[in-house]
Amino acid sequence: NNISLAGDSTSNGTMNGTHSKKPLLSDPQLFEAQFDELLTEMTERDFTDPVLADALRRMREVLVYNAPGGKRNRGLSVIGSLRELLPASKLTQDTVQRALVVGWCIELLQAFFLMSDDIMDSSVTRRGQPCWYKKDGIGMDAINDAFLMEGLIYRLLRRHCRDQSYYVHLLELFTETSFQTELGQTLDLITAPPGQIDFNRFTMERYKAIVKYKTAFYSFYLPVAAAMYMAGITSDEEHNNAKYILLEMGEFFQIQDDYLDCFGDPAVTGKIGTDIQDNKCSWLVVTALEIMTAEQRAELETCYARHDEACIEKVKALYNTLQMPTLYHKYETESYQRLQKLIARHAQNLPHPIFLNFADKIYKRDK
Ligand code: GPP
Ligand code: MG
Ligand code: MG
Ligand code: MG
Repeated sequence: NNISLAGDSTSNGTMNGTHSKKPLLSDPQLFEAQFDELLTEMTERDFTDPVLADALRRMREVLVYNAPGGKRNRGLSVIGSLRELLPASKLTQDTVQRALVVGWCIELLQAFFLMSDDIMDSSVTRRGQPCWYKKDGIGMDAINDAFLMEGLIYRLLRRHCRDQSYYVHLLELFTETSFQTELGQTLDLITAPPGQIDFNRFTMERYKAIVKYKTAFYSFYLPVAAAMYMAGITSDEEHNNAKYILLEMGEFFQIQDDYLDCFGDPAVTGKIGTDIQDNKCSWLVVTALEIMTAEQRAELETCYARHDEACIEKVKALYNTLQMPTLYHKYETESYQRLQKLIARHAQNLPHPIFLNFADKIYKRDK
């Protein structure tokens, strides 16, 4: 693999464009190229026993359908953060490549979660195509396909990072983060039993716990923490500073996800919302409950958590009456300002662009 890498000292590429000469390939291009390399590696070189050929072909199909196609913010932020943390002289071609691989490990974790989450949420589309389990002939076999995606994470880490001093840190980070996410998914699911409405469960306190665990750790802390370990930063204090900011960003990101579930355009988000019929403890329902009248609450009880289209429309109409889009946009602006302050106060000696770049990618998003 002799493509020239951005940040490779011989190509004079830099992370921040302070040199006039541009890197030959951007990080998104490098990341893309790394996926093709991983496909070959994992389906042709890792296992070579000919009796596995059909299984490996299936795994390749699962990978191609489920791993690319997202926004890749998580995966790309490993290399993005590492470029901020290491001087250009230390960003050798090997180091950059390992960061791309670790980035793909996060995208694989995401694929593992989303394939499973879509089954649990009875979703229909994802990233503008049918959910994997919805495809003809796939169904519940998608559960095993999701396990394969998770398994690949640890094979890749072993193949690419086993000799690095941060290897055990990365292993613990991935296993710990997976478990936190699974606990968050547990809270999400048990707070939303199908068809059983109990609005007393839907408190802002419960909401914050769900989103911190199901989304914020893996989507925000994980990629930055991985880059920090790769840069040799292991102190609890620095990790806690980063976590403080990133979990706040993660909370806001899930609030956006909840808003887009109802008010986003599926042609843009790539997914059709299911939160109302799934009885989810969404930011919209929690916030709406705080401001609605007793009559409106009684009406919501007749139409939340139901699958028929008329009921779903009634809930959306109520959200509109309560001006939820306006409230959301106000919340978005406030949240952005709060985050800027948090970064100024808590980033300390961590480079602020790590957080600012991430923030700029998520605020005002519509997908
Ligand atoms: C997002 O919830 C949270 C996840 C995708 C984590 C799932 C965790 C597992 C352990 C399976 P969501 O259901 O709102 O996401 P989306 O809107 O993308 O379906
Ligand atoms: Mg879902
Ligand atoms: Mg879900
Ligand atoms: Mg959602």
